[in-house]
Order: sequence, then structure tokens, then C-alpha cells
Amino acid sequence: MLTDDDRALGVRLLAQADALAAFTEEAPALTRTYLGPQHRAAGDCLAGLMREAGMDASYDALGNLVGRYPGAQPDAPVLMIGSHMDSVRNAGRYDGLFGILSAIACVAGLHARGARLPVALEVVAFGDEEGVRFGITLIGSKAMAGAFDPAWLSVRDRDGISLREALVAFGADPDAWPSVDRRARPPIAFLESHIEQGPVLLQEGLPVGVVTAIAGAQRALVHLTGLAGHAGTVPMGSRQDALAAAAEMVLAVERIALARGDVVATVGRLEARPGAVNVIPQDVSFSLDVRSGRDDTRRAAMAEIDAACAAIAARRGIALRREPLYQADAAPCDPRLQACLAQAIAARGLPVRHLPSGAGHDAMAFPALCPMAMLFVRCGNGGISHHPDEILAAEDAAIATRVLADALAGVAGALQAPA
Ligand code: HGY
Ligand code: MN
Ligand code: MN
Repeated sequence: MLTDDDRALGVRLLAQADALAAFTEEAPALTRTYLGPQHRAAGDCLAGLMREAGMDASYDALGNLVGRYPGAQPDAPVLMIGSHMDSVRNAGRYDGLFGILSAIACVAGLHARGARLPVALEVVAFGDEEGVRFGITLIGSKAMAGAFDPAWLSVRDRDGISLREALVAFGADPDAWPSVDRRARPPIAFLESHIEQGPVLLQEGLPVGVVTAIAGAQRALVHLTGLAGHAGTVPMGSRQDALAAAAEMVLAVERIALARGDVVATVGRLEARPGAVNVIPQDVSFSLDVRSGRDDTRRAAMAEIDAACAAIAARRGIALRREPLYQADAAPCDPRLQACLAQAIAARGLPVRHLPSGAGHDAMAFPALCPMAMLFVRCGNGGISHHPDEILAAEDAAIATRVLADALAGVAGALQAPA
């Protein structure tokens, strides 16, 4: 049963998300990419909320914003919570942001009571989870887990700006990236609350759910080179049309994923050059995103896709190069942390639903560093996400935040207990 305070909390969280949605590069659409001017503006707004909640807040060397709320003891171990503040293009306003705002609200509740936990809390707003600007993803969370690749500093965005240059322009320090690595003193756990971005909780009438595992994913760019020519004079039978080849490959990707059932595969971006109406396309690049809850299945599907694309390219006289962008294995959520979340849900008289995450999250970078778990909150509108019609009810935002706050108190004890 929600109290008036709960309702007020939910309304406040949605109002904060609305305010943060104003920091966009493509108004009226919401697009906020890593290290852009809106990243800084939104980060400064979040830093203000962190400070009001009794935290000190600062950016690390890679532009992640970190808020710190000391524990009951000066050397208390760190429990990390948070999510990402970047977005996809034309995004919804709760993807990532809800996880940050709900984490800040948990700390604000402790601060209001002058309470301290046996752990220090660190709230992190990761700067790059989506990978929109540089094609890489999980840059901040991977760096914390010791998986940052300094070669990424040379990767350039579509305007030719390198990650190094973007970090310097942001006021961050690219050469200090090792300082983001937490392996020397890892947090005891990482907890992320996040909208489900799917229909399960909505269909079952549940406000929250406990994530069991995060699907593994592989991303690549496929570059095709054919032969440009005059659209009016080159006979159909002697063309090396890179766009026609790409079209056949895109349908092959869909066919292979459909046939396998436990794989999803998406071509989200396709560029054809020279892009003139009366010229046969010579150069085409398209993105590939392949995911599965099982890593062996995902790898087999990617191999089948590679073979199908190679055969199409050979038959059409097209050169093909696949540029790997990113790979993350499926990440299991720690059973003890799942139990903490389940207990906090049950204590509120709510049914406990465990479910996997088809979407990737910062939490998937953490198993290499510390135990992690995720709390999902129901989205409305059929669960649509990565879309401006993403919906979160104030009541659900409040319930999820209360569950997260209750679970935090239980985590310290749970992790000291034998696994
Ligand atoms: O792509 C994903 O699954 C996440 O939204 N970055
Ligand atoms: Mn997303
Ligand atoms: Mn997200």
C-alpha cells in the first residue's frame, strides 16, 4: 500500500527525469551522447541532486559522475549503485536515468534521517553505456572493472573527433584512465535499478522484478565494397551493387535469428555511398547487434551470419570486411544479491518475479570486479523503450526506489555470509 510520502517520491522522480530530458542535442527529441555538452549539463544537474542528498560529487578521468555517501565507519567498504546518463538517439527519458535518480533518492532518504549504513555508498552516473558516439559501449563500467582498452582513445566519432580529444574537451583526463580501475579496492557489490524495457512485468501486473542474468551481446560493422556505375547504362546482370548485397545480408541476419529462437539480431544502421539517386552504390556499411542468454548460441549464430554474408558477397562480386566493435558475455546476477532484492520485494507484500534481461546494462561489466544484481521496474506502453513513448508510472518508480533502499541495508550482511 503506498503512503503519501511514497506517492510524493514517485512524482518527484518523474519530475527530475523530465528536467534532465531537457539536456538534449536534438530537441525536441532526447539524444544525449557521451562527452557532449549535454552530458556535462545533465551531469552538473545530477551532481546538484547528489550534493542535496548529502554526497560529495565529482567526475572521474573518463567523465563518469560519482557521488559518495560515507558509511558508519571511516573505512567502510563501498557499495556501488547507479546506471548510465547517456542515451540512444530519440530516446525515452527513463532508460539509465531512473537507475541514477532512484539511487540518489535512496541516499537522500538516509541523509534526511541522518542515518549511515555499514557500507559507504557510491552513486555512479556512467557517461557511456549505449555506445552511440564512438560505437564502443560500457566504457565507464568496463574501465572500473579493469577492462578499458587504451586503443579506444584513438577511436573517432562520425565527426572525426577521437575519444581522447572528446575527453580533453570535456575537461576529463584521458591519460588518467587507469585511476578509474577499481580492482585494487573493489566495491562489495554493484546494484542497478533499471526500467525493464520489455513487456513481462506489465503483462503480469507486477511493479518490480529481480533480474537473473543479462544477455551477452556482440556488435560489429560490416563494410561492403562493390563498384559504382551509371544507374542507366550498367546492365543488371553485370553489377556489383553493394546496397543490393547488403539488403540480402540483412534479410539473412533476420532469417538466421528467427530460425534459432533464442537469439536476437538487429541491423540498426546502414550507410550507402556515394548516395546519389543515379549511381549504383559502391560502399555500404551496416551495424550488426547479436544477442543471446547463452554465449555458445550467440557465437554459433554469429558464425552462421558470417558464413551467409560471405557467400552472398562472393556470389555478387562484393568485397566484405567485418569490423568487431564490442563483445560482452552473458552476465549472471549474484544469487545472494538477488535474494536481498527478492526479500525486499516480498517484505512489501509484492509477488517476486525473476526474469532475464535481453537488454545490456552497465551491470554486465561488473562480475569481473564484484557481485552484481539488477532490479527491474515496470514500463508502460507495452514496455516500449529506446523510444520517446517510454513510460514509467510514478507509483512504480516509488515502489522500486523503496525496494532498492530496503535491499541496500540487507546487502552488507548478505555478502559477509558464506556464498
Ligand atoms: O543495447 C542495449 O541493450 C542497451 O540499451 N545499451
Ligand atoms: Mn538503452
Ligand atoms: Mn539502459
